[in-house]
Amino acid sequence: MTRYTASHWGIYEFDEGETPTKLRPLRTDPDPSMIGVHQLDPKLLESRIRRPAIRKSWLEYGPGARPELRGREPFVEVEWDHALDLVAAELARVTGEYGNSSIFGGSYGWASAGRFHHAQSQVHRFLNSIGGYVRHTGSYSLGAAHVILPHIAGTVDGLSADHTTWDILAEHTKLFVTFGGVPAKNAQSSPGGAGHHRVGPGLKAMAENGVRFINIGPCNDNIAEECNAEWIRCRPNTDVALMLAVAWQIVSDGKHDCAFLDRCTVGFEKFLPYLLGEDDGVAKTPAWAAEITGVDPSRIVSLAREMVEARTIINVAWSLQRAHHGEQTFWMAITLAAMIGQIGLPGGGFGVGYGPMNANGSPHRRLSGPTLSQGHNAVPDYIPCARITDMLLNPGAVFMHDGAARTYPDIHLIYWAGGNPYHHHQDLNRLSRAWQKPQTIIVHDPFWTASAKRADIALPVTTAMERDDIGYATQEGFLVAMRQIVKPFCDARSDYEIFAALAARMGTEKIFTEGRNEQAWLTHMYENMRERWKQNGVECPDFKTFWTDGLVDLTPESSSRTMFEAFRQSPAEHPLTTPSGRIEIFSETIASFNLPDCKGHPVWFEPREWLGAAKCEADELHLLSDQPARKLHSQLDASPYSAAGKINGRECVYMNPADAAARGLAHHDTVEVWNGRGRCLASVSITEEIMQGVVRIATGAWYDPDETGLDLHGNPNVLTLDIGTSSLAQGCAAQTCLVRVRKPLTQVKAPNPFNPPPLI
Ligand SMILES: Nc1nc2c(c(=O)[nH]1)N[C@H]1C(S)=C(S)[C@@H](COP(=O)(O)OP(=O)(O)OC[C@H]3O[C@@H](n4cnc5c(=O)[nH]c(N)nc54)[C@H](O)[C@@H]3O)O[C@H]1N2
Ligand SMILES: Nc1nc2c(c(=O)[nH]1)N[C@H]1C(S)=C(S)[C@@H](COP(=O)(O)OP(=O)(O)OC[C@H]3O[C@@H](n4cnc5c(=O)[nH]c(N)nc54)[C@H](O)[C@@H]3O)O[C@H]1N2
Ligand SMILES: [Mo]
Repeated sequence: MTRYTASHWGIYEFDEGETPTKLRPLRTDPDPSMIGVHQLDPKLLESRIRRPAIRKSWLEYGPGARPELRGREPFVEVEWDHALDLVAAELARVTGEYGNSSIFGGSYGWASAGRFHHAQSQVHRFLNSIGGYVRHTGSYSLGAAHVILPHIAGTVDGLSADHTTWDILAEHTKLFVTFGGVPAKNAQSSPGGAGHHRVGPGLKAMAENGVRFINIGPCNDNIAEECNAEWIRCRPNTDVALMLAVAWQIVSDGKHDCAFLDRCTVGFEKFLPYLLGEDDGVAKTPAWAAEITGVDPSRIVSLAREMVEARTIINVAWSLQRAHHGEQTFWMAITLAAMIGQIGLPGGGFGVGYGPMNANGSPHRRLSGPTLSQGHNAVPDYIPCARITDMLLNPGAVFMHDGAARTYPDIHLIYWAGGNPYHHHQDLNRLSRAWQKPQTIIVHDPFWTASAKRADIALPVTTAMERDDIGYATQEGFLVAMRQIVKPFCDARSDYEIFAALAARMGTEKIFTEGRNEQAWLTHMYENMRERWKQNGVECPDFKTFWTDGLVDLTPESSSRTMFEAFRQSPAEHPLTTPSGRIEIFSETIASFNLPDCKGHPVWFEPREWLGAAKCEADELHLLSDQPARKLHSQLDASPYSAAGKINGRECVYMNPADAAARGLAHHDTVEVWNGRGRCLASVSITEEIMQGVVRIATGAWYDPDETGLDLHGNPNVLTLDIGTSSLAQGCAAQTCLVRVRKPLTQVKAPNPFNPPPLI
């Protein structure tokens, strides 16, 4: 009998009763991801946490003991009851002594698919049941966008759901101009579970219909070959200057769509003096931008003319806003699209992310799936998620966020379930200094990740393969009965079982469990959703039928869509959710914040580190740290599939032949990539697909520092810059980073990232 499971990479099938179980892609998926096929690989078991484990000094001397030894001393394995007693007592002590605002429970991370065993929902629900915790807002993905977009065009979720569908692009678009490609490697995933993979087929259909593609940026291997894209090499973090120059040229040609600007936007007249240089004396001409971006000024002129003449859509990868002043890239892209005046027309306008995830451009309806209620958080404090190190190092300090001044709380306990800060955060050496501040750090994870190794208490959790759940992601088109495939590994328990046992010790069991076990929760969440969907005209089978059949296909609910179509037809009747109801080229709200690094309209700001900086020396290179093709962040890095993408067991650093030659480096050489923040080893991969002056290391290699702090495995986050995008959004700015590359100074050691820590 065919059964199913859902993962971030897609839906997979297996045969019930077959041993060992083999996963295969959903048979109707036109372009399945191979990542998820490897979820059951035995190699992964080597780095599983077997039993609850307590850091030796913490167990012997109590909370706060020798925090500098986190990650450097053995763990003592204990029985569950012992571990749970310790955790419950410590939570009671910390909340009693310092209050709940001393617990950081933001717990950022992707965890795994499945609506009930969603680690973040579980940890938040549990911490709320005991009085609350300091939360985080936004995401690493879209830190700048989450704050700027609602001011200028709409919420991230609303805009994502409204993206023009691929079929409309294939039919109507003539010119697709993308900043940062449309990387099919990224569209393998969707948080909560991709359904049918449609980015590859979507691009193919466009190419077959004769759409012309222009790819602007430092890399050229981020768009399918069949698109035959023209590559315009542009220095990293300078896209805004290029967009401004295109806009200047359009105005100078008298081709901006005044009627559209009048009807559907506000503030163009306040932006125009900046564009023309009337307020700062610098006209944003193609010659001006050429100096900054490295793009030939005559190509900027012709690009501007091509864009106004054809049905054109402008697309921006999310990475462009994961950089210093990342707010400006989305703002300027939307401003440029507004000036061209095709927003709301089929195949025209803009996309803030065709490529980053599978869902954008999906024809499926936006329906909220089964959810586990998180309860009420009594603690008002929060941080923008990427400001964790700042918070730990500066309790009581004031920071700005979306126009308001806030204070960093004083954190004594960190609780993390479903994320890996030693994967995702920037400047890991700085994080390591901050990580010594709390008295206690508790991590739930199936694996001995770098974060679990740096905890005081590491609790072993089941994987999605080891439990029953419901798979659903909005606009992915399927509800999936996720059947348990294998029994829990060693002593692993689900996050739910762990929190239920803790709640029992802390007297909040009734609030946390509401008297339900796993099956009761699945039924409850499903039936609750079924009732809501029914009211929206969507019929689903009852839970029992769903559980037996395995899949509900929501394709009949899907339809084609053009972003902002109704708004364009009648901005008064269908206003946007911005303060003015229109696209805000000038935002009175943002201007009223009086920020030095985010003004009332899009502006080119120099990033802290970039190739054009006065301080940038000849041997410095711009480091991009993009998403890995063969895994999701740090997940499944130990699988043979991920290993096959490495050279000599290390992540690759992609480099232009001229840069390699200048350093005497050959293909597959081991090198040290370094700057004032950190050092890592990587294997050189020489390619013409990356422009001179730029190198790239994908994220996700498990952090593996030696005693001198040199990461042996190729983790770019030892190098990246840990500053906010600006005082508006305080997002992650990982793509703003200069490095140097040299031959290793000492004999290189083999990485050993997947070994568990010493256990007693
Ligand atoms: N330099 C640089 N850094 C970046 C980025 C970049 O572009 N450049 N990108 C950033 C972005 S966009 C993101 S989203 C982040 C991603 O960062 P994370 O989301 O933190 O990375 P993951 O590796 O997905 O971590 C998920 C963890 O959850 C664990 N897990 C899986 N299932 C369960 C479960 O059921 N329960 C529990 N308790 N744990 C589970 C996994 O084993 C894994 O350790 O990285 C960010 N970091
Ligand atoms: N396989 C896989 N897929 C994933 C993920 C994963 O870990 N693995 N992570 C998922 C997550 S959480 C997210 S948020 C999305 C992220 O999606 P994105 O942020 O869009 O992805 P990236 O791969 O970081 O960057 C996309 C491209 O932007 C280019 N780029 C970088 N900086 C610049 C710049 O300054 N200018 C220009 N023009 N181009 C630039 C890079 O060359 C890269 O090819 O991906 C998702 N998809
Ligand atoms: Mo992300």
